[in-house]
Amino acid sequence: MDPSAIAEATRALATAEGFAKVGFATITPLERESAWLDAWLGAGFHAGMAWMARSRDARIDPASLLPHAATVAVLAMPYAHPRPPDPGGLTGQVSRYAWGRDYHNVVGKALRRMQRALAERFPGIGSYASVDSRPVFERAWAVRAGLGWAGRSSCTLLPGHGSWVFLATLVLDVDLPASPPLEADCGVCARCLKACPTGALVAPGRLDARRCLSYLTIEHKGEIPEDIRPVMGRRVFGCDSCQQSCPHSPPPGHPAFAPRPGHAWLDLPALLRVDDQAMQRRLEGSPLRRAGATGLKRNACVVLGNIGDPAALPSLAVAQGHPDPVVRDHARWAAERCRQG
Ligand code: B12
Ligand code: SF4
Ligand code: SF4
Repeated sequence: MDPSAIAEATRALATAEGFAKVGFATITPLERESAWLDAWLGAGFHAGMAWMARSRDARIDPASLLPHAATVAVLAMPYAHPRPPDPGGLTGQVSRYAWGRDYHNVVGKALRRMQRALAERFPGIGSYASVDSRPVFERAWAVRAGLGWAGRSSCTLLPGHGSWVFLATLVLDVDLPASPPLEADCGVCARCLKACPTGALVAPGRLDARRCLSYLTIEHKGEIPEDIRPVMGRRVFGCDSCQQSCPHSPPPGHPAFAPRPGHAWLDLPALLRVDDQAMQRRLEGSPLRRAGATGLKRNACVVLGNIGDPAALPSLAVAQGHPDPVVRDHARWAAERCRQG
């Protein structure tokens, strides 16, 4: 098989699928990056994401995922779209990555189509596709493949796109010419470190998920710590503050990630009143589903408590009858704040 023909075909297929950039990294040990991952896990920065610790070995060694793995092709799909105007009132802000279709589906399908096309054109080629949920250290490979640089926000930044890209990888069992490293970094900027509302960015590139609103509002099950609730402001799902503060602004992203009506700002009373199963059905194909109905309702209570408008009391009363004690507790906390005005 001709390595340059495979690299060229991969690039062409990726462009046709809407990826903005592709790079190739030769598989060699991720020594420095695995030390960072170990330090992160050792400090407990993964919070309740026990799967991050369980998958540590596979994460630092793609060779364990595919026999004869030789190259990691890294692809970036832009997702930014302009934020729809704030409707105000009893609404909560959703993180930009979750306004449109779920990237796991959109990018996952694109990767599968690429795998099929490569296998047809180069019979015998082996590949392993990943987007987010598989044990691949995506940001580390993105930097190695010359796509971008590791920002102080811990995100990977691409020239011309900033951090507003999803990353995906295709581990391949063929040796492709490695892309040159990118000579770029954050320079003297440290805006994201100052912009983080909770101090979750404890040092450049080091994020403590226990304090990160993205983790707490999406991945975390159970109570949101009381000292963090007021700082959530109107963030009902995810947080963009570190990325928003970044001077590297993006062009419009893939159309699949344009905001669905009502998904950039959620109507919180409506969210508290809808039945859990009906809510999950309505959120089919949206990243918002990840928090689960109880997680979203818990977050909605916190945001209503932060808005502090007594007009929220009837929907908070409904939430106080929810079967999940976490939703009930957060609804009581919020109602108390609304009564205080
Ligand atoms: C766990 C996880 C989370 C956790 C923890 C995030 C984190 N920073 O570790 C939580 C839930 C908080 C999270 C949030 C978000 N996530 Co997330 N997440 C992941 C996941 C599954 C693993 C990340 C990981 O390995 N963390 C371990 C730490 C050690 O790794 P890291 O932060 O990536 O490490 C890099 C830098 O921080 C730096 N570094 C780390 N330690 C050190 C130490 C020193 C001394 C130095 C100098 C540098 C340094 O180097 C590493 C390589 O670049 C990846 C998918 C994947 N399979 O990789 C997606 C991923 C990282 N997430 C992604 C996204 C989009 C988000 C959010 C924007 C979503 C949102 N708005 O709510 C936020 C961004 C928050 C942020 N500032 O990181 C994208 C990132 C795209 C990008 N351009 O970087 C990924 C790649 C998913 C994807 N396939 O697109 N995420
Ligand atoms: S996502 Fe929000 S809370 Fe998390 S590190 Fe970025 S600014 Fe801080
Ligand atoms: S805000 Fe500044 S320091 Fe943070 S990631 Fe962007 S360029 Fe880097």
